[in-house]
Amino acid sequence: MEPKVGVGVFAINSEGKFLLGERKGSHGAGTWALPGGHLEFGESFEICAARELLEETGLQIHNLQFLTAVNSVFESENKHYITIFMAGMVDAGAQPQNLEPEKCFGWEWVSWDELRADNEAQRRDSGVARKLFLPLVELFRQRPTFRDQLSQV
Ligand code: 8DG
Ligand code: MG
Ligand code: MG
Repeated sequence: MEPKVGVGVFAINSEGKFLLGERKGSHGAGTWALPGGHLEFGESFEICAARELLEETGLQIHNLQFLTAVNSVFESENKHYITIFMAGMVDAGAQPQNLEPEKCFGWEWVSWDELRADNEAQRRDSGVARKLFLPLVELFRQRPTFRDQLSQV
């Protein structure tokens, strides 16, 4: 077994919010993740991010930029991913569709402060609104200053 590469996408709207969806049916079920998926052979990070976002939400994205990368070892599920985080802008007023309902309960717009609050609540184990997908937890742990990069998109 070798590590795989996953791409997670911050699809940011005109209010600075981005999409999160509750995972269903695969590893991390019940946790909230960014749109995203596996990097295919020969694909750039940008193409992968745009493709996965389109497949999962129907949304187009522009100004895609590389944000950061984290290492995620899912010990209980015997999986290991390198996650590439990308960020870009979606058009004002654009609304996501839940195009893979077998994999996701639905998409919500979430602010940075809400994401951070969810992560804090999870750390303290105090009644979590949204339990975050491991790569997002690792993002806070491994790249505490990524917020600054996100705000420059
Ligand atoms: P695909 O068959 O469409 O390529 O994949 P998918 O069904 O959309 O896979 P996924 O589980 O959504 O994403 C693929 C893997 O990418 C996932 O198993 C773990 C990894 N991954 C991360 N970080 C993130 C993230 O923030 N969001 C998503 N969706 N996947 C991520 O490591
Ligand atoms: Mg996918
Ligand atoms: Mg996916």
